[in-house]
Amino acid sequence: MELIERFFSGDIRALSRVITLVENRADGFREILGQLSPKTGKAVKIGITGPPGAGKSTLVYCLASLLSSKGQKTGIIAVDPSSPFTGGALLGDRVRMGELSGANQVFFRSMASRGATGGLSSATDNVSAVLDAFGYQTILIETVGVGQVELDIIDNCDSVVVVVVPESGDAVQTMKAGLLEVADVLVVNKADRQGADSLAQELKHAISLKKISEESWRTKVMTTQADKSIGIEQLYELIQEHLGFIKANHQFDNHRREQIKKKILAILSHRFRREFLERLADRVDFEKIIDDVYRGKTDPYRISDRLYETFTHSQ
Ligand SMILES: Nc1nc2c(ncn2[C@@H]2O[C@H](COP(=O)(O)OP(=O)(O)OP(=O)(O)O)[C@@H](O)[C@H]2O)c(=O)[nH]1
Ligand SMILES: [Mg+2]
Repeated sequence: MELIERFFSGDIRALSRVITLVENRADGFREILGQLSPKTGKAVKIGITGPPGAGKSTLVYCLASLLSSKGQKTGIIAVDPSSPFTGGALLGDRVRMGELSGANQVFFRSMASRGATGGLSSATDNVSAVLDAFGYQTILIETVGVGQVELDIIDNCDSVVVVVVPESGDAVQTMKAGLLEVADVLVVNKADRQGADSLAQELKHAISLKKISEESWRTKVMTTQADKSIGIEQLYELIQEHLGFIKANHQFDNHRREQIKKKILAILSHRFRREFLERLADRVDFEKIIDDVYRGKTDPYRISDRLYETFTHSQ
């Protein structure tokens, strides 16, 4: 049977194969994504982010268990587990997720930044589209920290859970890290540790002072103890509340439409950039140019103007 046929018949091995093809941007991956595209758009994407070791994977595991107990098929994407912070946890994640996927309808996939030639954010989005087309109803995406790549990934989610712990500092630290800005639900995990409640209070206070319009969602704060599965049902409810809120005032659709535009622009600019650089490499003697700049005959801006003119006016 054709790979795509097997995929649509619900064959998990075909799913893994398609994800690998898409992740590696192997020959034909665009056509495959094109075939899956009409089946996408149904899954809800939930981002879980926060500092290293905050308990993101533990929460993801708990949420996935809860969702599958509710009969929801759940896909999990753990982004960049090759980072020095997360490397150690990966094996543990695999074991945990392995137990879950054996017993229930959960699919776990980790994505490494190495090899993601088109960008990690784009690769994550494509893998998420594949899971969506396969029929996963909720996709949980775990990323560590908030660099630009992580922000792009998180921005692509419908709802974002930020996980902090007392060890990650006070409310000011959390705000400085930009974590408040991206959070729809802010979870103070490791509620068993000292300082968790006061951190949650501080964060609630900081959020209550934020001036936001009436149509905007105000970030909710809660505590969990993920390793004991405490607070998971409430977390689920808050995520649902947020989704309900943004659906009711069309922010859900508008946000998704914006993401489509961003995606098209990203594909285009990636292509323009690649083609432009290929043409440059073919026709320009860079050693000579570098020499000219090095010797002060010209400067990087002037030379760039000239190259730009040459290559945008000639085909
Ligand atoms: N005391 C305590 N420990 C917890 C709690 N939740 C998780 N942990 C522990 O914290 C450690 C890190 O948990 P992970 O879920 O791997 O954290 P993470 O944020 O995914 O970590 P990275 O992916 O490496 O950034 C593990 O040893 C967990 O068992 C909690 O509520 N209380
Ligand atoms: Mg983790």
